[in-house]
Amino acid sequence: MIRRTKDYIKITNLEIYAYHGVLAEEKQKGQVFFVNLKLYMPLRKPGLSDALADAVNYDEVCSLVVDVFTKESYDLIEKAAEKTVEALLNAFPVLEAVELELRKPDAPITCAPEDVSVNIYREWHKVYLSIGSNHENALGYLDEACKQIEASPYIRGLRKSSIIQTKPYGPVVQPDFQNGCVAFETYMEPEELLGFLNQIEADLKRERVLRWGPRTIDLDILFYDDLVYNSEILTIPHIDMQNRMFVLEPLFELCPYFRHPILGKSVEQMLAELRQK
Ligand code: A4P
Ligand code: MG
Repeated sequence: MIRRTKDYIKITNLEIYAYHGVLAEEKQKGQVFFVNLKLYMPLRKPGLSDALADAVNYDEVCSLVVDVFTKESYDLIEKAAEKTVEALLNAFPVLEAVELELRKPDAPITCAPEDVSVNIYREWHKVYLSIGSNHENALGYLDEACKQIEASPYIRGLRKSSIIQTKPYGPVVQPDFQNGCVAFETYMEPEELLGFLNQIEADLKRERVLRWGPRTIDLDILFYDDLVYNSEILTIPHIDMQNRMFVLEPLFELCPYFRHPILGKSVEQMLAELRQK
């Protein structure tokens, strides 16, 4: 099970004069905004050590928020909020999640409510992928895919398993595969992540001609935290991972004790059971 901290630092009503809004007047004259933040991080360690190095510096947090908030002007406060949270998560690795409320009390609205605000919550999610290729330049494609994943500003801490050569699984006669797994953290949403991975596959010119057929690159989502998710385009955990040696062997290197949220078995157990079949 994924365990998240309940500790947070709260910053209330940081006042910033900025130029966000759809109307030309809002972009020219500007107006006052208020930012409320909850910075989720474990506070036990700084609570014991009394060391600033174990905490976040509120002054730096506030300066960064003001910086991001005033550097550009956006039509939507949703966009300004998103950019601010992204900057915080990327700048302070100790943060597990950030909740932000952005208030725009003087928004030009005919019925004049007291206040308008957007509220967003973003957290780092732990993701495991299976990566495979049976193109003649398989290792080159796997390497390029990893580089593109790592280059995303929405991803951190990429770890890679060894790459192993495997016999084709499934009914199609085709060359051997090179397979591996990668782990990282992201604040992308599941289908957003799938779209990002599909884009990498498209960039690497994968041709989807034959199901289970030869491919330059295949990027499958195995786990996304302990989420169980089903939609028309995405199933998490990966529906067939427990039957695939080419998935479990490299995954074992990255997270032997991680438990499949439906089967309730660790990667180590699933691998041991598959080896006995
Ligand atoms: N999709 C649903 N869930 C997921 C998920 N968790 N991760 C959808 C990624 N995609 C997911 O996949 C078809 C659609 O599945 C996607 O558009 C997405 O919306 P695809 O990658 O486009 O097509 P495919 O890979 O040809 O089909 P499929 O059924 O996904 O095949 P697999 O399961 O990926 O298997 N043998 C060895 N040794 N090594 C291999 O890597 N790979 C395959 C392909 C067969 N045999 C193999 C290997
Ligand atoms: Mg696939």
